[in-house]
Amino acid sequence: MSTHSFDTTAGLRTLAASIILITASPASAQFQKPEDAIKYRQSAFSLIGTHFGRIGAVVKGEVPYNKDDVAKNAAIIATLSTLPWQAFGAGTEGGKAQPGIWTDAAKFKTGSEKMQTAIAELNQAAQSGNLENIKKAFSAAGQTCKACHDDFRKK
Ligand code: ASC
Repeated sequence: MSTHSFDTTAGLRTLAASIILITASPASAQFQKPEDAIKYRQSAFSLIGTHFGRIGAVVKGEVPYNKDDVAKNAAIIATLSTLPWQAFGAGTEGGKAQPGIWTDAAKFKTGSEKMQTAIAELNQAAQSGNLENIKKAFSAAGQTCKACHDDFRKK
C-alpha cells in the first residue's frame, strides 16, 4: 500500500466520522426532531398514568386486590419510570413542559430521581404482595408525580 493510498483511506475515515458526528450533534441525539422527543415523553407519561391508575383503583377499593395484577402493573411502571427523562434534552422545549425543566435542571433531575425511587419502592411492595404497604407506597409515589407536575408541567 503506497503512502498516498493510505492517506486517502485515513482521510475518508476521518470524513465519515465527521459526518456521523455532525448529523448526531443535537443534544437530543436519540430523536430526529424535537417533536419526536415530545411525543416520546408524553407517550411514556401516558402509559405510566394508565398503569398507575390501575393500581389506584385497587388502592381506592374500586377494584378487588389481585396480587399478580398489581405486581404486573407496578413492574411495568418501574420500567416506564426510567424512560421520559432522556426525552427532555436541550432544544426539546414544548408540549406541557415548563421552561424550568431546562433553567432549573438540577431540581427537575432531583424530582425525577425521587419519582423513580418511589416507584421502585411501590414495585417492591407490589411484588411482596402486602396491600397496606402497597397503599402507602402508592400514596408516596403519587406525591412525587404531583410535586413535579406542580413545578414543571403547564396547567
Ligand atoms: C395519578 C396521575 C398523576 C398522579 C398525581 C398524584 O394517577 O395521573 O399525575 O397520580 O395526580 O397526585
